[in-house]
Amino acid sequence: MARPKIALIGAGQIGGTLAHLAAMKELGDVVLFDIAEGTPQGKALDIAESGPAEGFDAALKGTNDYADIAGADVCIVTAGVPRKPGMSRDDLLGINLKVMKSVGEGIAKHAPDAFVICITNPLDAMVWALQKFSGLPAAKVCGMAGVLDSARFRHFLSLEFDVSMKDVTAFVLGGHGDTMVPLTRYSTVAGIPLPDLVKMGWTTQDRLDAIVQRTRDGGAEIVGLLKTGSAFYAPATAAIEMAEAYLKDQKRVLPCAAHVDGAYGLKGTYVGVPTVIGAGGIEKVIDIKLDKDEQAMMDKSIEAVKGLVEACKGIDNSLN
Ligand code: A3D
Repeated sequence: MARPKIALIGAGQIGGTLAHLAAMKELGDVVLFDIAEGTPQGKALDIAESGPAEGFDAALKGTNDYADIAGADVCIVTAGVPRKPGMSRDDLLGINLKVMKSVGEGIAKHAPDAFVICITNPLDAMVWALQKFSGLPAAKVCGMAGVLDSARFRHFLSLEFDVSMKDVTAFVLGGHGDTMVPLTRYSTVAGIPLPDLVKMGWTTQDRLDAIVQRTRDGGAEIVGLLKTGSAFYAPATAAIEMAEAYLKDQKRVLPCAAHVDGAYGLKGTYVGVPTVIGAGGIEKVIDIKLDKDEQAMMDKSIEAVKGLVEACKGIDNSLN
């Protein structure tokens, strides 16, 4: 049986890391696409040359021609621009929306059966636009944010409690922005919810609140340190976890920006929710019960996403 084909649209910092991870995990053959001439070709060759020492079997190809993504099983989209210090993700909307149009058309023409994972910011609005531009089924187009935001939350919690990150579970829902919703009640250490750990004296409510805020600011913290772009190792790892769940039909329960129609009282909105990812793409949106405060945070986040979607419609008439 032929190896799966993974197309990476955008061969920048995240794209290159995705290619390396996909090859090392032998998820399939990798095609790196970018408009910058030489970049995808150079990265593909460089990563291929790491194969003998690493011992992986995967073919890598760099290209500036959409025809080369033909028949891809998975497309991961990072094309566009990242933010610089002082910028919010929303500042990228105008420029990245145009990029989503060309990417959506390229995928629709050459890889209409792919599972598409968008990473380009502002995430929730870009994945919504990408689904519209590509016309692919909504269950096959999703955005990566919740896995990364939850991983950041898990990392900070593991430091606070001095326990293995493996034993910390966390759910961060809502839009991928300042209004994201880290759910402490549904986040645990080996099944013990965070509010119980506060009662047990493992941490204080103030310290937990500070960790929640650090999670919300997690992207900006890295941007502030790097100064030349945004995070790429953890974002790439998170998207690979989602791609693997699809390719291996793992039925993983992962938070991601999914098309929500019915759950959470939403009608066709893309926002971060818990999902099941398997061979059918987003096979299920899990409609968890939120308490009053959580629902208020979620509503605020959904409103922020809706505002960005309206801004997209204002820029591109075809989205109306
Ligand atoms: P960067 O290293 O600049 O790579 C972007 C690549 O896109 C560059 O190589 C460009 O040449 C290429 N590109 C630009 N326009 C097009 C086009 N029309 N078609 C194909 N390729 C194009 O950025 P990066 O890899 O660091 O980040 C990529 C995106 O991910 C940015 O929008 C970031 O804001 C976003 N990002 C999202 C998260 C989430 O958690 C959602 C995290 C980190 C970064």
